[in-house]
Amino acid sequence: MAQVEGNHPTLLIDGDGNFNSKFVEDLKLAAVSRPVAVVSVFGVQSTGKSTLMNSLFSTKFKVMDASQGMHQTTKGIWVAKYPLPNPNGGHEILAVDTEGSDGIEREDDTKFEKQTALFCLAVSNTVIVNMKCYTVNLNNGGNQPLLRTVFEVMIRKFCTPRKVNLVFVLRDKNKCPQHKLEEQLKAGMYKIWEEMKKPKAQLNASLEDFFNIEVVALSSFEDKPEQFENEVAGLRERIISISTSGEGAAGSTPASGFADYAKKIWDQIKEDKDLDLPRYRIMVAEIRCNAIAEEKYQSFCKNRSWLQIEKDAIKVQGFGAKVSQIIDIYLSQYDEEAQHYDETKRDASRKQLTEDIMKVVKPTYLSVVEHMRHQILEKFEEAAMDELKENGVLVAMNTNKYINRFKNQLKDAAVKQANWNQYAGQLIQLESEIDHAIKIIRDTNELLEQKKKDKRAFWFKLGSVGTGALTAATAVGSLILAVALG
Ligand SMILES: Nc1nc2c(ncn2[C@@H]2O[C@H](COP(=O)(O)OP(=O)(O)OP(=O)(O)O)[C@@H](O)[C@H]2O)c(=O)[nH]1
Ligand SMILES: [Mg+2]
Repeated sequence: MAQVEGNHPTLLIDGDGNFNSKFVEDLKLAAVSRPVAVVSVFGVQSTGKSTLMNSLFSTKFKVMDASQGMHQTTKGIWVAKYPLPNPNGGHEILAVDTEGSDGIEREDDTKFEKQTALFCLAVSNTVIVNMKCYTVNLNNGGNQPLLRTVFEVMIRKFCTPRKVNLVFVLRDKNKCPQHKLEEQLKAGMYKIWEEMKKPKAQLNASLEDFFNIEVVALSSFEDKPEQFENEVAGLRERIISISTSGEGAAGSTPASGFADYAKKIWDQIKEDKDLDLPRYRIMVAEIRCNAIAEEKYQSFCKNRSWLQIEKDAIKVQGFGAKVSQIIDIYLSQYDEEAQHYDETKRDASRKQLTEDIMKVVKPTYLSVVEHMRHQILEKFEEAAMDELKENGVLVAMNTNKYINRFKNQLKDAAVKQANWNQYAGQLIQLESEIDHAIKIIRDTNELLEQKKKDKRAFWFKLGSVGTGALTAATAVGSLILAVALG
C-alpha cells in the first residue's frame, strides 16, 4: 500500500485532563460523514508506542530523542488521522497515542493512567498493548498493573458489556518462538483475570467475553528496520481489517460527530461515572443531526436560484420541478452527512428540515397557484362572454376543459417534497369560482334581457295611443328600440 504524506497529530486530552474539543477541526474532520474507526495504543513509558503508531499509520507523533537520554515523550492523549483517503470501506481511521504508564513523572498517582485506559477502551475499536518481548511473563516491566487496570475498568465501568479488539504487540522479537510468547502472555493474563475482584453480575465472565485477543511479535525498529517495516505492513492490514469490521465503540458515529462523542465520554470519566455508550451515541446523533439540518436549512434560504424563483415566482415556468430540484440538493446533502447517525434521530431531523423548508416555500407556491387560478378564471369568463355574444344565452359551457387545464398547471407547480395537499383545495376553489362566474353572467344577462323587454313594452304602449301628433314620435321610438335591440 503506497504511503502518503503523514498527518500531524493534535492534542486530544492534555496531561491535566483538559479536553480539546477543537480536535475535529484541527484534523479537518468537521465535514467528514464516514464513520470513524479508532485504534489506540498504550503501554509502559518509552517502549516505542509512538514509533509504532507512526509506522502503522504514517502519523507524526513525537518520539523520544535518545541522544537526550531516556525520558517521557508523550504527555496526555494525542490523535492523528490515518492520511490514506477512504482506506477501507469508507472508515476514517484515527490513531490515538497515549502517555506511557509507569513513569516517574506521576509518581504513585495512577488516576490519569486509569482514566486513559478507560477512555481508550471506550472510544476504540482496537487497543494495542505495546510491550517489550522480555517483559512477557508480566512479572516485570510494569505490564501487570497496566493489564489489571485495563481489565478492571472494562468489567466495571461500562453499563452495557462490549467487546474490544486487544492486540498485544511484543517488541524486539527474540529467539523465543511466537507461540511460546503468546502462551506465556495469556497464562499471565488469565491469572490476573481470575484473581481480579469482579462485580456480582460478571462473576463467571471470561476474558473472551470482553476482548478479542491477538498477539504479534515485531523485530526491533532500531536493529532490523527492514524486517520491522515488513512486519508492520502485515500488522497494519490486520488492524485495519478488525477495526473496520463489526460495530466498534462509536458505532457508526461519523468523524464529524466524534468530538462530541469523545468529549461526553471524557466528561463522564472525569466525574467517575459509569459509561453508557449506546446512550451517548443517541445523544450525539440528536445534536449532530439537528445541527446538520439547521445548516442545510440556512443554505437553502440563501440559495441564489431559490431567491430568484421567489422573486419572479409567477413568471417561472415549471415552478414545482425547479423548486423541488433545489430542495433535493439540500436533502441529499443532509442524507449524506447524517447517514451514519442513529436512524430514528436522523429521520426526525430530516422531517423537521423538510417542514422548515416548506414553511419558506409555501407562501410563494400559493401565490403561483393563485395567479394560475385567476388566469384560468379570466380565460373562462372571456369564453363565456364570447358564447353569450354569439348565442344570446349561456347554455352549457365546457367547464371541464378549464378544470383539467388547471389540474395540469397544478401538477407543474407541485413541490414534490411538500407535505400539504396541493390539489383538492385549489380545484374546489376554482370550481366554485367558475360556478359563481356563470351565475353572475347569467343573472346580468337576465337583467339586461328584462330591461330590454321593459323598454319594448314602454314603446308599444306609447305607440298604441294613436294620435296623429304622436305618430312621428312613435316611429322614432320604434327606431330607437330597433337600434337598441340591435
Ligand atoms: N529497541 C527498540 N527501540 C525502539 C523501537 N521502537 C522505538 N524505539 C526507540 O525507543 C525510544 C522511545 O520511542 P517512543 O516511540 O518515543 O516511545 P514511547 O513509548 O512513545 O514513549 P513515551 O511516549 O514517552 O511513553 C526512541 O528512541 C525510539 O527510537 C524498537 O522497536 N526497538
Ligand atoms: Mg510516545
